[in-house]
Amino acid sequence: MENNIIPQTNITLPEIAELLRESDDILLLSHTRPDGDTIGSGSCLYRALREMGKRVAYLCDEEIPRRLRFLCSEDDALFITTELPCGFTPSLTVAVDIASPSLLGKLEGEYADRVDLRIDHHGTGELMAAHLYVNPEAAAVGEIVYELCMLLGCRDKTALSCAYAAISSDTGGFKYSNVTPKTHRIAAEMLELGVDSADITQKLFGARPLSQVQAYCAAVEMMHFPLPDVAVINFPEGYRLFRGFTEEDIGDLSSIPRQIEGVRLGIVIKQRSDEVGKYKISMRSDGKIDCCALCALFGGGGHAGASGAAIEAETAEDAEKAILAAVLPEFKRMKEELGLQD
Ligand SMILES: [Mn+2]
Repeated sequence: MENNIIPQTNITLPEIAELLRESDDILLLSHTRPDGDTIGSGSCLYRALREMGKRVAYLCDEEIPRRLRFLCSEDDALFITTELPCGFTPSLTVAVDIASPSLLGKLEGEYADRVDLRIDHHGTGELMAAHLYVNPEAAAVGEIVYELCMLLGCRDKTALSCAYAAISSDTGGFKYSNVTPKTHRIAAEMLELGVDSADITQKLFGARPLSQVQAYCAAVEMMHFPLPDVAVINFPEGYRLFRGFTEEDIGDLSSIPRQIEGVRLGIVIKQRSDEVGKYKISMRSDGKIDCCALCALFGGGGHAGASGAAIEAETAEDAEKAILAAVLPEFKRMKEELGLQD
């Protein structure tokens, strides 16, 4: 969090509520490779604004993963699209959970300079907007949109369920170090307002397609340990195609290394099939080892406990070598500084 400029929040939540009340034809944007927080928070806002009688469009540059579609469907149709519905001219564009312009994916060219309001919890990131609301204390943007719902008078159970899913998703089911007393207070209030936590938890973390579990097993098999407390999964794209796994099947591997006893840092490396020679890095820790600072070595960022970056390399092996060469010395230095024993 220290390595990048923290964007100055320049608007309060009541002011955002006022801005939304005054606006119509609102465009919501979610980030590429959408996760539960960006989709849950955006869908919560979408539903709250629709309830207020607003015209709303909602864009994400790619297909919504199957397990998240329950958040953004209405009458069996998805309300998130990849292109603006014809005739819709936004008067207010809101970026949800988007730290950097590149996270707009294919929408970057058209929208990077057109965001009016950025609602986010990433202390790093440089997506600019006239109105910035960035709260790194929030475990998920879901917490922020919940507070907005309260200010807007929205008590719609479905909208609140989306915000609950956003929080549950970004906290790994309320398990990660980003969870605060406030996270639980908000969750408790949501349950009091009728949110069905067991149902959402089952949809987010419950039954999965067999191919996804098989991909998970393959990832566990290929995990290795450059240091006793550092676990690496380097998942080759060729192997993914050979096994017939979808991108969604391998979408959720980053949580695996941290489940191994003694692992302080987990690194997952994946190829990007749409960009040859580019490798995506995900890092996870319990929040003591600062993944954000480690990912900043490659121009990435995120949170202390969960961050991402990308590098270019000839092969997956080269990518891993380059990553470890930069990360391991810094990891050792952090451990020393924290007084952590081997
Ligand atoms: Mn988030």
